[in-house]
Amino acid sequence: MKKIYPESSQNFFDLEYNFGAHNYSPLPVVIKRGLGVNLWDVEGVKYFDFLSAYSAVNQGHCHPKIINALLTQSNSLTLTSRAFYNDVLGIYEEYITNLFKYDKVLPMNTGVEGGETAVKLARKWGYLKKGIPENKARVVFPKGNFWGRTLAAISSSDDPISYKDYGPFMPGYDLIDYDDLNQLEEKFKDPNTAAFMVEPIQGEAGVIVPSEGYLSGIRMLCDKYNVLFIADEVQTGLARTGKLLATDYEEARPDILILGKALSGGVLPSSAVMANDEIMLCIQPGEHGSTFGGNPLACSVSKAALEVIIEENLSQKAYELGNLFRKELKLSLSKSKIVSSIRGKGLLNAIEVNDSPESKTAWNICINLMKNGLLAKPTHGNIIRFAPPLIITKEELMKSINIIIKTFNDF
Ligand code: IF1
Repeated sequence: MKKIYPESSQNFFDLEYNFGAHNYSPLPVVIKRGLGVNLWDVEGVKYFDFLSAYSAVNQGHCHPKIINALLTQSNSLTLTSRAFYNDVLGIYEEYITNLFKYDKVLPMNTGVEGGETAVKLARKWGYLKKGIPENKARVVFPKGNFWGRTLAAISSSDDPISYKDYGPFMPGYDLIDYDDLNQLEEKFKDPNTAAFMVEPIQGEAGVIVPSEGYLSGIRMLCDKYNVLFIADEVQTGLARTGKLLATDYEEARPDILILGKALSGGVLPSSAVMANDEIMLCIQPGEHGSTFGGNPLACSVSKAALEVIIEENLSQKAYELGNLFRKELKLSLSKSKIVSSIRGKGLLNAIEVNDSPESKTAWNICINLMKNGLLAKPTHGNIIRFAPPLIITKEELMKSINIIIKTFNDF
């Protein structure tokens, strides 16, 4: 007899606790349905989603055009592996490379696989094109970086919760301060430096927005020292910060671009690494890949997800609504004793709570936001990220702003 669970949240808390790994501590809410900017829990309570699955749902939950692409493609062909050609991959590759103006794309699945691909590509280019001696290539990362959970990714982390007890680590990495061009230039003087991999705005670190000129400064130094600029736009890309790419804010075109998350509108894993031929063709047949990389289902879904971003002008919407969001919050919370800063670009924003990261203040505020109908989650203890789907209307944003202001003022 199949057990029928009462639709109570507690049941789902218990199931996950008893049968799932304890690698997360989720907010105590059980989501059953998502549509647009809204989520509903198993008790039928409706919320504004201000996390967007960490910016993977820029197009809104279950966007009809993307779901339609999923349903249509899944009824004819989902996976061939790259052992054969198929009638979807090439069309998607032409579309995405034209959109972002790169010669070629290497499709993968998750964001971290995009990062791994970018580092491998940069090392390969370092040996084949820059003449770095074998196994001597170095890749520079900024402190506060986050690009995933693989051993190569955590090897570049300076956050013990990401790397502790997972050693030994990947060699050939250098760490410098974020937003510091002098330290960057010092590392570039080492002729074995192949690349600098950086988020245009650091998401996990707490929506850290660098100084004006940082991105164009990176571009200039990479040109001067023949080092590759790898932009990790897995979280900042695809209209989230008010431009199609966060690097579009300055003269800062990356040599290697990494996309993920919203590339599929949150429907399935899809990531992409783009570069021009001089770099991308350093990888030859058989030297990199993935079973699901570039599968017809992910390509159909991703092409639709990209078309939604363009057709619904999500960059401009994020730009304008982001300015409204920060203006309204700064106006109403400037005197709040528990707010130490409000920052962001487009609809990637954060409120830094004036308490220690170890305190439960930000968590408790998020619990209260949840009770008031808005879902957000703290990062690094005392920073609350606010990132709704970019299709949010001005009315929905104003309602959400009122919930946030009320929650902080009542706290
Ligand atoms: C989790 C964080 C955000 C990313 C950037 C690559 C990746 C991510 C800039 C890897 C992934 C996700 C991971 C996810 C939560 C979320 C996250 F809190 F973990 F750090 F967004 F800030 N580059 N970030 O932000 O992409 O392999 O996950 O597809 O680990 O729970 P992925």
